[in-house]
Amino acid sequence: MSDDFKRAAAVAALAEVQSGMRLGLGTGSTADHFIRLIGEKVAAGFDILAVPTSERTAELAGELGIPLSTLDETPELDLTVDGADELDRYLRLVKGGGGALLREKIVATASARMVVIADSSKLVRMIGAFPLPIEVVPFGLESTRRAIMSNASALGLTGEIVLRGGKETPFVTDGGHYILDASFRQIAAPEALSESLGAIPGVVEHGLFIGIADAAYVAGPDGTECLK
Ligand code: ABF
Repeated sequence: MSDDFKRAAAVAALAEVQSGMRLGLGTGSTADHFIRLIGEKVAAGFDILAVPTSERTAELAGELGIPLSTLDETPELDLTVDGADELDRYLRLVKGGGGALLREKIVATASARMVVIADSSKLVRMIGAFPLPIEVVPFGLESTRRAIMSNASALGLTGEIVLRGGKETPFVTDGGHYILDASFRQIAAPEALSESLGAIPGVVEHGLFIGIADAAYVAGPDGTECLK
């Protein structure tokens, strides 16, 4: 059922796409629905150039015949469409469950417009139930983890911060970094946490997307809602 809603959200976002656009393509199962719809548009003659946010998305888009570019060749995009792990009604997002948060944030901020597509289970009153992905360099991992814990607790946040994949087989991002997942439960002041995490040397990027999304198409049993 939720896959139907994911597709419905992707269909709603597709209405924003015009031939000639330079697109950022997100990562995840919801974004995959949008990518498949773009593949159909390209097959029907749409002139599209796309920058993928992960190797997984690049592979799918390539299979579908979507012309691919890079931000070096195409540094200014018209529209990025991407999923999210959580979003609130202020369009504050938690992303990175799929491990692509760094490229997703770079591509999203290189776009004139960024639109989120999600099934309604992702829409929450307060973000934080989904563990916050934090991308870190492997060097100094434990020191960085403790710095994150210290900065977070200064903001009244406590919770487990664990290495994705575990010490033996850590998950490695497309960028060659590790991910720490921080279970803060509720993040009452995302802006403050975002700033605090960004100041930690070993942190490459984190999954709080604040002031980046311009709109969200959220699909559920009652239809598809556009949040702005
Ligand atoms: C991606 O969308 C990731 O940031 C996020 O984890 C994912 C959500 O995955 P799905 O659409 O499969 O729920 O942008």
